[in-house]
Amino acid sequence: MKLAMIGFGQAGGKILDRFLEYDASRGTGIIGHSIAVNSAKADLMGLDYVPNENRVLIGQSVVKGHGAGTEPDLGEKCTREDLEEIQSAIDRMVSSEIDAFLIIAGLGGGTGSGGSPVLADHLQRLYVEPIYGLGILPSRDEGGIYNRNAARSFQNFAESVDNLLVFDNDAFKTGGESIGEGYAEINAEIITRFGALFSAGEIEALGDNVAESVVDASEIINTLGEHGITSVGYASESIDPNNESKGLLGRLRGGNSRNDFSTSGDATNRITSLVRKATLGKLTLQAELDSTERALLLVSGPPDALSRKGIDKARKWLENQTECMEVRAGDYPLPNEEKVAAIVVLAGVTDVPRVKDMQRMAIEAEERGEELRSKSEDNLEDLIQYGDDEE
Ligand SMILES: Nc1nc2c(ncn2[C@@H]2O[C@H](COP(=O)(O)OP(=O)(O)OP(=O)(O)O)[C@@H](O)[C@H]2O)c(=O)[nH]1
Ligand SMILES: [Mg+2]
Repeated sequence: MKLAMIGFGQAGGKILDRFLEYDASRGTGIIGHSIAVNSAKADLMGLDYVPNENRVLIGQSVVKGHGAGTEPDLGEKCTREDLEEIQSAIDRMVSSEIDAFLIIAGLGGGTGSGGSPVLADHLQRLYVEPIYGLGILPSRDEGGIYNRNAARSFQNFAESVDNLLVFDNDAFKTGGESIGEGYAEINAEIITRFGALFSAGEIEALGDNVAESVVDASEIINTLGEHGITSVGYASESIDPNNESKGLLGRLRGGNSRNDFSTSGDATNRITSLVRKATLGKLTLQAELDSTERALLLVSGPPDALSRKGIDKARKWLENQTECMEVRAGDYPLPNEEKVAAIVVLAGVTDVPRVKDMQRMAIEAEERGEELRSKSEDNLEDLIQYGDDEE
């Protein structure tokens, strides 16, 4: 599927940059156009792949190029002020080629958090293509302010987009390293999952290798629907090209030909096992499976590994797990790939503990803020009074 990607704020810009790198190195053609929007000049300058003319600095009269300092109201103000500026960068897109828009933002800060919902509303008024969000939730460790910002933005963003795809930093925290290194690893996880999902819908990249059951952009669009939250599961397994014919046929022939193993039960079992791992393992947003409204299952890998039977079995299993009848499935052949991957899209999930948790942290942060404000006012009063007495 071909997307117009908009990276909003620092996290959004960095993730967009990684998407562009992925797209360029694999020739997938999922990005029809890309722009980075930020109120911080330095963040925009730090990007590698976003073309210079597509970097939009907003809110100069408000924050003078220094960012919104974790204050979503400021991010919102900067965005409203410069919507025209953003719009003219978007106008340069060849929109007839684009299947959908994707606005990417970290929801815990100021610029992306406050600005993304405003931009999504604006785009909804102008375009018939679906407007999606990729919202990054802060980790719990980031604390009350970030979680409060994210809780608010999550609500606004989800209401303004056709679907909010969510990635929870908290679920993918890596131990020990510097923040920068940690984010680099997390961003790689984001690209693995969402890059695979969007490239599956990009049929052009397939060339002659037309999939048995092609998942095109409209399958993805129908799965995502027109409202809701989406979580994505992923699992992959490397195939050793010299040692892949472990099935009976392969062993009898002693062969190492790729053509052998899809005829064995191996390919089927590999797929059902990968789909179980993808669904029951770590999701981009932990959600109760039976609260899923629609699901999409994609299996990619070398053509011979894509067992139709395996995909059918896995789809039935997923139907049972999610208790929903709208489960689409398809394969995506990648001739030179040395791994098989399963991507499970759970759209319209409603039972999401992390969101409740974030809302609780937001309320606590608000209450604590109130308490501190009134306390410091009292203290200041005391200080001034005391000063008066001294005179
Ligand atoms: N996955 C991921 N998350 C990030 C990254 N950088 C920041 N974040 C997350 O995004 C949140 C928002 O941070 P930024 O993107 O820097 O905020 P911003 O939109 O630039 O807003 P201001 O800096 O306040 O103007 C943070 O709280 C983190 O949770 C990144 O590289 N990867
Ligand atoms: Mg920033």
